[in-house]
Amino acid sequence: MSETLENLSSETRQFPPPADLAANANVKADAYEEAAADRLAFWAKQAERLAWAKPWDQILDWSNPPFAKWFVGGELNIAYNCVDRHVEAGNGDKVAIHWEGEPGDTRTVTYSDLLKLVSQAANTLTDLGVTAGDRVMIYMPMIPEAAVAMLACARIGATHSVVFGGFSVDALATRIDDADAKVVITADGGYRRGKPSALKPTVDEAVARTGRIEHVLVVRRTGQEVEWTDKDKWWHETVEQASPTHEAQAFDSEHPLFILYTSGTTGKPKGILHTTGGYLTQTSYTHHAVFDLKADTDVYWCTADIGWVTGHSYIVYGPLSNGATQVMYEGTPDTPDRGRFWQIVDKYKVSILYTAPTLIRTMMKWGDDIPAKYDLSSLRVLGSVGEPINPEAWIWYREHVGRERTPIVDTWWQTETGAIMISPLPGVTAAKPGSAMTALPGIGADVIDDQAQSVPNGGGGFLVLTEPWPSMLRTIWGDDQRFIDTYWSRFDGYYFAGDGAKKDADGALWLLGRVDDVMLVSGHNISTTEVESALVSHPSVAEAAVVGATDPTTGQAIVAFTIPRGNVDTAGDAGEALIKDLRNHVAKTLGPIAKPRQIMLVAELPKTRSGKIMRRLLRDVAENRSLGDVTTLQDSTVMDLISSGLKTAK
Ligand code: 6R9
Repeated sequence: MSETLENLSSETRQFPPPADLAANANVKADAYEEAAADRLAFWAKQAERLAWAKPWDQILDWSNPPFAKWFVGGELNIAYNCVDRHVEAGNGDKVAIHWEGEPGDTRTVTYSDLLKLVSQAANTLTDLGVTAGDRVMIYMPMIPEAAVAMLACARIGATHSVVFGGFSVDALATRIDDADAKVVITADGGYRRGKPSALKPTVDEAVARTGRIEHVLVVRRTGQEVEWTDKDKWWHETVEQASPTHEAQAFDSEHPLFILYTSGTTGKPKGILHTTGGYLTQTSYTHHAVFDLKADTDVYWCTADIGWVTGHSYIVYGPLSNGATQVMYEGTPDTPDRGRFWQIVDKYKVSILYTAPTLIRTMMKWGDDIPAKYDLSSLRVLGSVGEPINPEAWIWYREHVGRERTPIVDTWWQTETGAIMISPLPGVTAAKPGSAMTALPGIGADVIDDQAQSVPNGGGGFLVLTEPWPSMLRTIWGDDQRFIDTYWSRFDGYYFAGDGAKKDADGALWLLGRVDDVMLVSGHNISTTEVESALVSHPSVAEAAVVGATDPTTGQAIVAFTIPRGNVDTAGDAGEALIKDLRNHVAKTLGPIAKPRQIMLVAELPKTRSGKIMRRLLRDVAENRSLGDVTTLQDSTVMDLISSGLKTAK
C-alpha cells in the first residue's frame, strides 16, 4: 500500500508583495539564482555578515555525513556579534529591548546596557566556576535577564539549555541530568494571568532530586517569598555587583552553543545540539531576509517564549546579531484584557510581528472588534510559525491585523533546523494563504514518496531536506546513534523532517502536519491539517483538532474536536444541527472520504507551551483510553475540561 498522502484541498488565492516593499526589499529574487549557482559561496557570503576573529579555511566539511562542520577553522564570539560590535559601531544608545512586564511595568534596555549586563553575568558565571564547555540550565520568565543569561553563557563558551518556565519538576530534573548541568539560572517567579507564578520551588525540588547542581542564580522579579539554600545566590547581589567589563574570547565555529530539548511524541526528550558559526550565520541571514528587517527603523516583536527554539533564534540570536530594536513581553495575551497584543503593537509602533497560528485562531475566536480598536498602521510584515496556518486564519491575520496591506510570511522550520528553511520572501513571493511556499535561497527541500522519489507537482508525501544547511543540528546530545536513526535512516542521504507535505500545481509547498498524525481511512492517507482547515473555514468554527481513531469498518475514522466561535449558539438542538452542518461542510469541501465520523464541540484544546495541539491526547480520548504523558501540556486542566464536557454532552 502506498503511504503517499492524498491531496485534497485546493486553495487558489494569492497575494503579491506591495510594490514599495518589493522595491526596497533586503533580499530580491536574484538571491535564489545566486544560491543555486554556488550554494556554498552563497552561505560564505552570508557568514560575512558576522565578525570573525579568525577566518574559516573550509565552508563545509561533509566528509562524514550526517555529521556536518560549517566554516571549519573559523573562530568568533556570539555575544560579541550580538552586542559589543553594535556598541563599537556607535549604536550603544540604541534600544535593544523594549520590555513590557505583564502588570504594565516597563524597562528600556539599550545595546550599552546589554553589554554591561552580559559582561557582568559572564564575570559572575566565571566566578562560580563555569568554564567553556560546561552546561548551564536556564529556567526563567520572559524578562531581559533571560536573554542576558543566554548571551553570558555564549560569551564564555558555556552551553545553555533553556527549559520553559512552567515545566514540571520532572521535566526540569530529567533535562538537568541528561545535560549534566552544574548551574541553574532562574527567578523567584514571573507574572502570568495577572498574578505572580512561582518558578523557584520547581528548581529547588529538581536540584534536590538530581544532586548535580552546584549553584543556582536567582533573579528577583516578583518579590514573592522563596526558600533559600546554600547553593542559591541572588542575581542582584552577584551579577549586578560584578565588574562591567569582560573581554570576549573567540571560540571555534563548531563550539557547542546550546542544547534544546524537544518533547517529541513518545520517548525520552531529545537534546538537540546547536553550534556557533553556522547557527549564527543562518539565524542572522534569515532574520534579515524573511522579515526584511531595517535595523534603523523597524520595531520587531516575536511573541514566542524564550524556552522555544523560536525564542532562541528570533528573539535572541537573529535579531540581536542584526542590531534590531525589539519588544519583549512577559505575559499572556488576555491580561489585563484581550486587546493586550494590539495595545503593545500600537504603543511601540511595532512594524514586524512574528507569532503562532494558535494565537491567531484565538484572536479570531475573541472577535474582529478587538484589533479594530487599535492603531495597527505601523505593521508592515507579519510572520507565522509553529504549525500549519489554516487559510482562513491566514486571511483573518492579513485582514484584521495587516489591514490588507502586509505580506504574511509562513515560516516552516524546527528545533532541529535551527533557523527558517521554507518561507515566502516578503518582497518577492506572491504568497498563498496556508502555504509556506518555497525553500529559502541556499536551502534544499523536496517532497518524496515512500520510494524516495520526488513527487510531481500536485503530489503529496514526506518533506525532506536534501542538502546540509549551516544551522542544522549537529547531533542529539550524548546519542549520535539516535541522531542517525531519527533523521537520516528513513531515506538514504536525506534529512527526514517527520512532516507530511504536498506540492501544488505550481510547485509551492503545503505542510500537512506530522506524519505520525496522518490518518488512514479506508486505505486513503488523509492529513489532519486539511480536515482542520476545512472545519476552520466554516463561519461558526474558531479552532479544530482532528485525529484518526480506530474503527472496525474503515481502519481509522476521523474524529474532530471543534471550538465554536464566541457568538455561536451550541445549546441542545442547535449544537446537534451545527455538528451535522460541519460534517457536511467537510464532505463538500474535501470530498466524502474526509467526512468526520464524529465531531465534538469543546471549549479548549490541549496544547504545548509553543501552541502545538497534542493530538496524541485527543486520540486517547477518542479511543476511550486513559491519558498518556501530559507533562508538556501548557495547561494541565484542559484535558479534564474536555473529558468532563464530553461526559455531560452525552
Ligand atoms: C519552529 C518550530 C517543529 C514542527 C515542524 C512542523 C511544525 C513549524 C510550521 C510547521 C507547518 C509551519 N511547524 N512551523 N508546520 N507550517 N510554518 O515550531 O519548531 O517546536 O521544533 O516544531 O512544527 O510540524 O516539524 P519545533
